[in-house]
Amino acid sequence: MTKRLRLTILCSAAVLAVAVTTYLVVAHGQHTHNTTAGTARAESGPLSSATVSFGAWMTTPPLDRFPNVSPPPANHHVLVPQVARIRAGGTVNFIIAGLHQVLIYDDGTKPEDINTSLIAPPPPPPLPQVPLIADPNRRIYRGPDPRVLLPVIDRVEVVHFAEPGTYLVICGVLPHFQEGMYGYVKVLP
Ligand SMILES: [Cu+2]
Repeated sequence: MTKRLRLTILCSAAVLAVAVTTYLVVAHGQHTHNTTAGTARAESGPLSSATVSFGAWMTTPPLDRFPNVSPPPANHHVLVPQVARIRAGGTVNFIIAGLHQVLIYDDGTKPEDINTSLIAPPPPPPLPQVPLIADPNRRIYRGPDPRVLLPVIDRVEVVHFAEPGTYLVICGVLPHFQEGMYGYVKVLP
């Protein structure tokens, strides 16, 4: 093998090595890009999800729900915590106790922005004729009609938040909202 031929082979090998390395770096970069950094971050760590108690059954005085009763006066109409914090791409697990409906409004919406004169159609009797707020303006999530779920109304709804912001979460049951049953989800970047 001549000196020149050996040099040519070495140079070709070097070029090939650079090309393969470049391809691998670019391919890896695209892979990382496709998963989106925010989602990857939000799926682990303490701010990847939050739990919000949406209503609660009181124990003073003692409450006996056996075999399957949900007495309205025994229900505490609150969101706990009132402000939940997660990162963008994370989830909020609403644990719903009692006859409530989860409504979520877009970043920056205030309780006074909600048009409470817009009410969902009543369900057929003998289902309870509880009025439900049906304002679609800036609404990003509406949970199912709890009136048709009776008698099993305790449930979980998991909601995903892709974008940062401060989201208003209210109970769609009109008298509950009017007595202050609302809170917020703060989604950090
Ligand atoms: Cu409620």
